[in-house]
Amino acid sequence: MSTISNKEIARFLLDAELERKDVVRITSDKVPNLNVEDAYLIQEELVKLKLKEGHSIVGPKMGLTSLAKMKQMNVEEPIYGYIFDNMVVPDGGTISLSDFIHPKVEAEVAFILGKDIEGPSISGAQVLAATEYVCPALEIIDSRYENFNFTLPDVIADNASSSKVVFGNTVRKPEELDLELIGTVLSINGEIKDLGAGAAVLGHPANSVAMLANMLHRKGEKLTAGQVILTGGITGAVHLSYGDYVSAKLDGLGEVHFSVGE
Ligand code: 0L1
Ligand code: MG
Repeated sequence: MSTISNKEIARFLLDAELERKDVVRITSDKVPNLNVEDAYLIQEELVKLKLKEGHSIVGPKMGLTSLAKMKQMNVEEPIYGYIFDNMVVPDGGTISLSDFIHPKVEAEVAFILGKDIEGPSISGAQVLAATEYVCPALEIIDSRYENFNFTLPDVIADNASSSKVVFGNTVRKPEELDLELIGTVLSINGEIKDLGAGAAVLGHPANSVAMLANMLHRKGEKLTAGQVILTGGITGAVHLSYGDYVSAKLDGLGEVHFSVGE
């Protein structure tokens, strides 16, 4: 039987993040029988620690939203985590490779809510009606686990590998775009690394927000006006290296970019 508390595990994962040191997945030794529900309790402790350190939540993020990733992890439902204010990098800014363990980047659409959304049974159409704006985003994920080697509960406890995010400066009303078809190209140093359409995210990025609202409802929580929500990768996640210039172009939403320094 495990004697380590959720708070201690959260502290262990947060220390790995702060020290930029990868660790063995927690299900290999600390909590071998960890299930999804308990993993979210560890994530809650991690969120509390970050709030205690003075950071504030920008909004939740959805992860593992592509069919390929869900198949790879053998799951039928995506996962969520939280983005904090200290994770936001300005558009066109530079990140330092030394602040990460093994960062990867993926292109996403972010939703900025104009109204609260409370599950259950929320649909994509209801999400679109409650959304003020959408904008392009580049999410930088950085699992705290060695070689991104984790099970589903491990990655949930680790705040869904959240690390940094760059939001683009172009905002549009969702009705001005066809988010199902929104073409997205992710390039590094001018070379296309991956591409996709909005439908790669659960058929439509709004479905991702709807699913999130319904998942949060199970815990008695809701999405609130003003939150900025990352809906999940339209492209796959690509490893970053020193000197990279990363850009994503999303049809009708313009470009978002950043550079990788030392
Ligand atoms: O944002 C994401 O889809 C990443 C979720 C966690 C899985 C990973 O680290 O690859
Ligand atoms: Mg993501």
